[in-house]
Amino acid sequence: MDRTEFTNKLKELATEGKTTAELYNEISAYAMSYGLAKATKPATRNAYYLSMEFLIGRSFYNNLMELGLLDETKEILATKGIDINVFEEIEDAALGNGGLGRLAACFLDSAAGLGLPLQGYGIRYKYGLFKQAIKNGFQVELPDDWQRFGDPWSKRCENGKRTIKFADMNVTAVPYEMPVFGKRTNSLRLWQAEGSEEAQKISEYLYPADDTEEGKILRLRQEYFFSAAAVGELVEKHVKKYGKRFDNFADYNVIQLNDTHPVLAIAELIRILTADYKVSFPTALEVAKKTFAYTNHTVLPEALECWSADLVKKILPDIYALLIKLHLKQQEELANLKCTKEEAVEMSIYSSDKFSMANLAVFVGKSVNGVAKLHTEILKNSLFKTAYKYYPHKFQNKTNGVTQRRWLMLCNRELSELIDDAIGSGWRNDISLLNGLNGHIADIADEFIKVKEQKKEQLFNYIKWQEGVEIPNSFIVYSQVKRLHEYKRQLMTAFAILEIYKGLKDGSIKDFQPSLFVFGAKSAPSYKRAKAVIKFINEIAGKVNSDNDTNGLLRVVFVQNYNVSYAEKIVAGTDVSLQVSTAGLEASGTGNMKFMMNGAVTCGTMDGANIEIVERAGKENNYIFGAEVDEIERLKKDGYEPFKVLKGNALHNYAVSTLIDGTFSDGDTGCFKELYDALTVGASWHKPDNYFVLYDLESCVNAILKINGDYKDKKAFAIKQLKNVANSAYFSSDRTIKEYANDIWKI
Ligand code: 26V
Repeated sequence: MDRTEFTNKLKELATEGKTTAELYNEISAYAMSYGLAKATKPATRNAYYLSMEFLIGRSFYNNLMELGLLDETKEILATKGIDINVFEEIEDAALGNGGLGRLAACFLDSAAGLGLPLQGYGIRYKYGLFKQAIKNGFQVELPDDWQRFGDPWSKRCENGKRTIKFADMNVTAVPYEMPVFGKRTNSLRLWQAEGSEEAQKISEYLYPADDTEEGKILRLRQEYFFSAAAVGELVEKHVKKYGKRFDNFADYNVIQLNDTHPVLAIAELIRILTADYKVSFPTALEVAKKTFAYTNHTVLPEALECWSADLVKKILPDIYALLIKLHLKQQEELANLKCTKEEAVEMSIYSSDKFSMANLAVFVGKSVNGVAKLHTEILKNSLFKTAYKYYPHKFQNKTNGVTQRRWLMLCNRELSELIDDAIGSGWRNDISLLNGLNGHIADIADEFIKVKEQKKEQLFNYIKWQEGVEIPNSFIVYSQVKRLHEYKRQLMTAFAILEIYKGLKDGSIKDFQPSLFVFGAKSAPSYKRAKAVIKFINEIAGKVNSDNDTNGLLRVVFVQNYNVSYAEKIVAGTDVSLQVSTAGLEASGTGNMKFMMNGAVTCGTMDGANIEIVERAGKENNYIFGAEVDEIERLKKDGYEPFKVLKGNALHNYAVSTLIDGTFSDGDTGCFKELYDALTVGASWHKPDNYFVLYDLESCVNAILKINGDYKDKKAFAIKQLKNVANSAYFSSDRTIKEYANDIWKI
């Protein structure tokens, strides 16, 4: 279909009596056939991005924009009395859980936008990340049946079917191809598991509970399933094109392993080459060493995949045998490098009856990267310290980025147009030009204030519609939206709000500018303390919002079902981005970048990419507080006693005590007491206040109050915000992808 045909089809589209879903499917189908008609020359060398998650969000608006059809579609629909926003009813594709999955989606967008051949491989989950409702303040999980309106942006590829073999069953893997439009059309191939009931389960849920043996097996199957399907397809294509030779395999294929989940792909490639093509093990390993690269996304030990050897033996005996072989080969190589016994154990692929996917990836990967400068330093100096000693050439940094097409042009048209007015629209094709905005900041500050107000009003309307909470205009908007985890310290923000509330009540805080705190977060279904924090924030919201003494000054809202589409509205309508993780624990963060691009100042710790954000936008235009990595390390070494912090501080005592003094109800679950205990005596295997919430609380409150004071000079504040916009080009995933392409993929 060409452009004229698309226009005609749309003009002829009969809308009478059709549901939104029907219209959505029809228009999407036209756009698909227009997009697919624009042929892209296949590349000889491709990069492949293997990821357990692709958090795509809504494809409709983004694809129409990428294809240059958005404005026209909007206009034609308007002539038929249809507001293009009605398609917001259609579900997001939430095939991911947080930053790691959203990063994968941004990378695909950027590669296509830049014309670089990067193809994605993942799982086509029947149900994406659960939908979250808040009932009586508690998180409730509902199934996310994202395909129920159809899936017009994918094409089932019947002839790409493959068989994936497990010890106890064969599973059919069927690829669904989603085109990724841009300067070239790339693809995301998502595998669906078919066959017996057992087989189908493999692609049923994203992150099934893995606290039972059954759950662990399912998760292992998922990881092997999509990795094996991807690698199998790549080898088959290679053989078709070049015959049964593999010395040139790495000339045409490079595979990026997104965290530890797809690392079994390494063993699978070696298995196929040795078993099906009779390549020797050492030669097959050499091919793998040239093909794979690994990205680490977290230093939290509990999130680094380790597989019980017994389990692997039971489900994937051939892979088990190969992992042992890889381990022995690794130990041989380490002995040649003259490393000590302890060092060899630390780096080993197999130890204590477990296989470490991270150690395997570091051993075989030709490159290992972290996702922000600080994070990569931590990998080199701590998590993979010994590996860095012996393989320093493998380590490199690739600071994350986000796509400005979705996260600025699409979600904030008003700001984008203001930028166009100031510097022309060239930045839309070459994001580095956005730096030119630095020369125009003072001229557009007044206009920027208006845009921000507009975006806040849109956000408030949406919140009113979704949550039934009304926010008066002119409130400062502070937002903390991200997965719920103790290290991200939503609890610290909650305490800070309570302290401010108290200060407003007793008059010790004066001259306070009305402020709204927006939270959005999903907690892992089995993560009790994270769920307790959700309830706690909702209790605080209930109290603060209904207190007529203060609710003209302070409001709190916890939005339900925070997802990509909600994020698009929140980042545009926020003044202050809360990024308050314990220093050293947030690998990068990418929400911080989305907020920066939309002109929010960062109120945060020196962690992850926050460091690089303030480096570029200026410390004076952001609000940094809290202990830095060195200090946290020192506290861990010398001992940290949260009780001492509490003892001398009446405000902290007030805030923390609300967990146990009956101020709030946890519905008799005991979950608030558990939070209290985690802070004061320790919970699970953790020390008291393992994440230094109380240690940083005072400086957190002060930072929030300082921002509040500075906001009084609206223009000066707008200038700080604009400094962030103008210096955000570096945090475009276009820049990140160019670095991957040049330094790792050589595409
Ligand atoms: C996973 C799990 C699963 C088990 C329970 C604890 C836990 C904690 C963290 C994770 C996260 C795994 C990897 C991940 O999503 N990392 C995020 O990757 C983003 C993209 O690089 C980065 O911006 C975030 O800082 C990082 O947390």
